[in-house]
Amino acid sequence: LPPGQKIDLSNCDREPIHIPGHIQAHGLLLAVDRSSHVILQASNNALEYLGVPSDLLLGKSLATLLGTEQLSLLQSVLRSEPQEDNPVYLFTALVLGSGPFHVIGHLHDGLLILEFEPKLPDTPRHPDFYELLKRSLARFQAAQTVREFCQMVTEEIRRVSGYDRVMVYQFQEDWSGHVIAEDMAQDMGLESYLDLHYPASDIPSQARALFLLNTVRMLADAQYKPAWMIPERNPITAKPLDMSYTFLRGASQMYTEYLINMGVRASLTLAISQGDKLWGLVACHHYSPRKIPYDVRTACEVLARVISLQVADKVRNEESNYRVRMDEVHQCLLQAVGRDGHLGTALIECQPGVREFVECEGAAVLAEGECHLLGQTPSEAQVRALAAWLSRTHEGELFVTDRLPELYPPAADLKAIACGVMALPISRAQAEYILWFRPEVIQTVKWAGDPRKPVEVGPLGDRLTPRKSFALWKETVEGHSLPWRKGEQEGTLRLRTALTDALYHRSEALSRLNQ
Ligand code: BLA
Repeated sequence: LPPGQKIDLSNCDREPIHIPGHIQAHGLLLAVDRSSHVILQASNNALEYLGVPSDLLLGKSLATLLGTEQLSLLQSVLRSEPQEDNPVYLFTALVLGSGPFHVIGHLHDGLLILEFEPKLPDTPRHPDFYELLKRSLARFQAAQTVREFCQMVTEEIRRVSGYDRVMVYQFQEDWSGHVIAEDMAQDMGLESYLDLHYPASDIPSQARALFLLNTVRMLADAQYKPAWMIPERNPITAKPLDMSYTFLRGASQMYTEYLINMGVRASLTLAISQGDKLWGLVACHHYSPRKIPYDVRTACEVLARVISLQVADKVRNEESNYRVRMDEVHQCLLQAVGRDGHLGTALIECQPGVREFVECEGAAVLAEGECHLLGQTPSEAQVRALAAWLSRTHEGELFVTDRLPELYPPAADLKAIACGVMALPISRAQAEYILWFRPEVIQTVKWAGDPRKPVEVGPLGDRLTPRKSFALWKETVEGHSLPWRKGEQEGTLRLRTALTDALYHRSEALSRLNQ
């Protein structure tokens, strides 16, 4: 950002969160010259972990800290890991007689970056992760739908990680988020966030980009005291340390304050991606500080990668099931039209039929003077008026909108039923149509509903809770239904072509009979 400009709620997509200048306090970080092994930068909490002030470490060789034996072990691990950036677990080590620490390292930008995480005492009931993973994977395979799958994901991740609440956020086309699954502790009186929506700005683009590089992100305590890097800039390159691949990277205040406002103290976030696109996140919350040891994070990372592979599979499965159902209705409708002399009757007698053809709350068939209503629809008079308007004003093979009232003012009062409409003309001249209706849904979100929201936080967990901001948003956003997806429109066009062909052949046959 230009000098003097500060990060606030209006520009937080520009916060350079990969170079925060500090780390979280639950470990120690050193940036080391990768060839000379001279320590160039250190987090300023070495006194706490090693009993030595951080500035005394600067300019020293890593050998002073690790001893020559551990240093050569480190070198051999790094030699066998030719890939840059990829953090590797190196070993458990004593450093200057303190520890033991888990040592995690990676090469980036000419530097060897080392993170030292105090090894937690073994928990008395050490879980067998192979057993945990085995069970999780077996369950995942059985899931049929994306939702069912994500529900299992929340349950399995909670079992493995032990967080109070686990959610799956799915990103929408506009990068807003939707909580599609949730599992939480039952005895804490937590309110559910299931099915709430959040704006794209809640997880800005640079934060989403980092999740593609680093799939597991732990915030051990939202109220941590930052450990600043000294010196602030690399003495050779004069650049701040790029922490994209570190696990201790300091967090943005925008995020820590959000958590504090929800009453949350710690989080763990796992990326779900489809190829090189972020599909969603597994977001875990804990209501007291929480850190999980390296091996549990690794188990979660393995699970996140499996989830990423499987979610693509479930999405494809769901899409193909949808298409199969559309085809089934398509065939049924065609056969009925071939059989039945009366078009309107033919179109509504199939099961599954017009109403089941696409996801909708209601449908209508207007043919040969009759009007059939299926599910939640406007009244017959309103449907007839809409069809008359369509036949007057809209040419083309298909009419599709997710905001009818904007185009057709008489629908202003119909938002709860017919905010979205897809209309397939059978005969435009006769105002014969098949129509599908969708109610208005929430599509765009502004967190807390008010961009001028002060950065000062309210009382813990009350005023700025996600549900309250969602409720505020819900009042202020209106006018869209769910969009008619490309596959739905294509399937409907195929149906139109087939129906008009069938009707043409039928009328040909009829006129031959009458001759
Ligand atoms: C990060 N914001 C995030 C993340 C989540 C959310 C899941 C990623 C978590 C992580 O880095 O571990 C949002 N979390 C939520 C929401 C809920 C939740 C919506 O639990 C609801 C239940 N965030 C804002 C606003 C800004 C913002 C208004 O809400 C900026 C104006 C910024 N969010 C922001 C930034 C990050 C973030 C910068 C990255 C944090 C980091 O990696 O340091």
